[in-house]
Amino acid sequence: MPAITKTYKNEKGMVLPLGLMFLAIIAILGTTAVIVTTTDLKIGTNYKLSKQAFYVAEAGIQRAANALKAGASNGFDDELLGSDGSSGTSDDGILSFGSSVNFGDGTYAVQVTDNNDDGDLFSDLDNKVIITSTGTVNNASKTIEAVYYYRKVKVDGALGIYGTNPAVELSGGSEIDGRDYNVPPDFDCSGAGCTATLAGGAPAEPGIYAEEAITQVGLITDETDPKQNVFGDPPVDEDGGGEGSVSDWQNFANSLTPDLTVDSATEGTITENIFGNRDNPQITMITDSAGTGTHLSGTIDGAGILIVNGDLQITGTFHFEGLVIVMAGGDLVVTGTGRSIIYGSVVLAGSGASSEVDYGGHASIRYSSQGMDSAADTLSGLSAWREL
Ligand SMILES: [Ca+2]
Ligand SMILES: [Ca+2]
Ligand SMILES: [Ca+2]
Repeated sequence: MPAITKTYKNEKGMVLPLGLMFLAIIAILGTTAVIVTTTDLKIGTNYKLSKQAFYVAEAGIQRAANALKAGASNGFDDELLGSDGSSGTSDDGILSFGSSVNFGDGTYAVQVTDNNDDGDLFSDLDNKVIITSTGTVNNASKTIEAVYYYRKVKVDGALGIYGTNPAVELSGGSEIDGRDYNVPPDFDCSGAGCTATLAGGAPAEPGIYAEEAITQVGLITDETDPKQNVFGDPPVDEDGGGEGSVSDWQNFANSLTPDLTVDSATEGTITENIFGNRDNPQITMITDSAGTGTHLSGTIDGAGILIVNGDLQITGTFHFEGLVIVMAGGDLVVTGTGRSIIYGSVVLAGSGASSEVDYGGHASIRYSSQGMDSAADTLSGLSAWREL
């Protein structure tokens, strides 16, 4: 039997369809690749733009926070009403920098609204408002919302004594002054450079406020005839009935979250600049586990809020802008020739114990609304961010 031999007469023709199929597949793949790449590029560009838009919106939030901080001292009603002072108009909640601002490759539009604390959207009772900022870059836009809060500390005078049997002794060139002082031009001042001018036209606070009659010693002899080293309106107010009480001040101090805590057992004498500065005021808490009080010595600057448990003794040159609260019946004693000046207010919040202030040398307590702004700065800021 002859071997069966399969023969194909013409195999050459198969090359053409195979090649065509192959080309078709390549073409499809190529087209797909182009489509995928283009889509990727589009996604990439959109992603980049929306990210940029987010950052532009964020810049608007920061700009608004700065404007609100600058305008916080008279509350936020004026910001909610806009420059025309009327509600229900197009400038409502538009800040001084306008409704739309060019920034980077885009623009941000910012509006401030109330958090509706009292049913009236044009009256802010809780010092809290909402900033809404929309950043737009080309066709991409992002909207961010944040809460701005501002808390001001109200005091009853340059020096407020809320303990029992308050005693004040002033000697030498020391002063307690309730008139409103500017802070020194230079925060890093020393000696006479730390003296400052009176804020023009600003109303005065009482120099010394006390809930009870002060045991008057030193240069103070009579409430109706205070000596030359106490100033204010009135220089001395012993009638009580002020904004705060011992428990108010203690609760307030205890409610704060300190940025820094130091203890008398390890830091009985503080000689370093650890109390913040005008650009970055802070809340500093000094605890007194040693029961010895705290001693400040050397040249120290600080700003914000200083809470001192137990006694506070100052012998160096202490320049502070803000609020000093001496707790737990502590005494405040300044001795030596250093020119220690507190711009803001000092509160003695002793519970059931007598509180004494003993100021000598050239030391002074000067009420300063600018100094109190540093205290307020530690209680203000942005919170509750969210992307809409
Ligand atoms: Ca305002
Ligand atoms: Ca308006
Ligand atoms: Ca509010």
